Amino acid sequence: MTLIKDSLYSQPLGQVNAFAFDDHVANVFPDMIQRSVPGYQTMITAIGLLAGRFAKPNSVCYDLGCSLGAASFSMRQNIAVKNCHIVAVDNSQAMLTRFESLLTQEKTPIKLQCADIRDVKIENASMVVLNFTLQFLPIEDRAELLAKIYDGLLPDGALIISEKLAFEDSRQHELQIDLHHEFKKSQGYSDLEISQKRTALENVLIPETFATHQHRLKSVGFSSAELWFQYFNFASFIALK
Ligand code: GEK
Repeated sequence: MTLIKDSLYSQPLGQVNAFAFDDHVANVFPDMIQRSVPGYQTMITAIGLLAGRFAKPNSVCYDLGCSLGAASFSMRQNIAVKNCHIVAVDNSQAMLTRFESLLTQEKTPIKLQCADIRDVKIENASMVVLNFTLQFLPIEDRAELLAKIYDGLLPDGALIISEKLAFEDSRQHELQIDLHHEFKKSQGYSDLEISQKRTALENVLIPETFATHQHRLKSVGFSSAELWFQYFNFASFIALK
């Protein structure tokens, strides 16, 4: 895949529209996410390792909010068990069209579904991945989705969630945001790009604290939810049924 450089916010925009996963974003997505999310590649690699451990024969692994399929491909590389398939869901057709063009069918099939993850049935799941997707749902819809995932997971199943985090303490919160912006600058984004993207994501990406996530996961039934990775205000956690 050729990496097209993300320059969507490089020119001054009279009006910054709310961020959407449209054709323009899908076109530059691999470059955008790698230069915007600290530790992205590490998390993708680890999702593969986790699939190697949690994927069970005769079960399904879900990648919810799959974009171009980085997590699905990483899972597939590590799934050695028989009769297991991956269901990859996104409600952006622009993303799925590109994902489909990268897809070759191998031993562990990947089935694409264009749907809202709130409407998707989760059944017979050994592993579910929400890699930077939950943060785009309205807060009031998050518990219901997580409860549905909990119900669809097999007894030893795991849910992997990666999210941008907020922090209780305002100084810590501002510090982490600042550090993230420094990270983006180090990746070649200008102050203008950083500030216009921030405006576009306002009210679209709604981060919560890890404590809030952990509490909600336990309240829908998960027996344990712990951080396994954090780089500034980006983190990934494992919730066990
Ligand atoms: C990766 N997981 O590379 N239903 C379905 N899809 C949705 C919904 C929804 N309600 N809301 C958002 N999406 C990927 C990266 S990107 C993260 C995930 C980011 C989809 C949206 O269309 C987009 O493709 C994805 O979730 C979020 O591992 O851009 O920060």
